[in-house]
Amino acid sequence: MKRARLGTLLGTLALALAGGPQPAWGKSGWDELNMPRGVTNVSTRIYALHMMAFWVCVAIAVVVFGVMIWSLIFHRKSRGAVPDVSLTHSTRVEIVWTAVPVLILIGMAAPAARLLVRINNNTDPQVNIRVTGFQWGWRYQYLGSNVSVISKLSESSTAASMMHSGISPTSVPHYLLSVDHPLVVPVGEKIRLLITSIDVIHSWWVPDLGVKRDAIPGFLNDASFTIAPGKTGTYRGQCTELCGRGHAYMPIVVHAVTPAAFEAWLKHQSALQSEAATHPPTTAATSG
Ligand SMILES: [Cu+2]
Repeated sequence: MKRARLGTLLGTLALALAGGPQPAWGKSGWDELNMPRGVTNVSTRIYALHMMAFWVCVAIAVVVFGVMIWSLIFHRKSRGAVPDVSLTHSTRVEIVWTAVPVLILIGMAAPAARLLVRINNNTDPQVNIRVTGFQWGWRYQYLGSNVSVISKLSESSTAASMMHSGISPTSVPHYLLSVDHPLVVPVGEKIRLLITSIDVIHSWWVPDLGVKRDAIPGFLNDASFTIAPGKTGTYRGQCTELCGRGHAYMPIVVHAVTPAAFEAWLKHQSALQSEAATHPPTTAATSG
């Protein structure tokens, strides 16, 4: 399976380099190999920073390996090259090869530091959601309302993951990346997550949102994101802190909807949960 995946990636790389047709899995080959651009203003800036650092590294590699290969070919002993012993020490060269990397590092560190400050600016949110990790799932509480959602692995993925289930994981859509109750958020509004855990350390990670934050028992970490208006859709992630036997079975699914649809959903959920609180079911346990 892993070998097939590697083969697909290598094939994609070859196709991309040859400028040939892209495989039909929704994304282009390069997008599949690279980190996602994401759908928030922060995630697109993280992507831009990553690409800037990548091309700086490519340029350095081309220059360094270029000089090395050129020297190996044109100044090899068999061509009669003789070392220049007068150049064993040069203060000017040493200053240059120290100053140039320092300037490159400063040039990369400055935008990275600016973006870090931006990533950690969690002020003035429009929606506050408390996220609690547990073995193995997530609880989402919409602060300022009575709405609380328990999000666990979907039934189809759970059934396929059972030993001797006879269900091929490839037949299950978004195997281990689908849940029963997703996190619903509005696009165009700043969402602040207050992230914690009730048992061991988990980590809430959704690459398309540019958010990855540890959920630690006894601590409240915060993170925020604003999905670009028009980017409604489903975004998937996973717990990214090894948290026990069920670590691979606590995915994250975010449904981004319009603000009007979000208000309607929140109102509906609020009414449902009020009803459930006043008339609790006699057998099934309520979420909480
Ligand atoms: Cu976890």
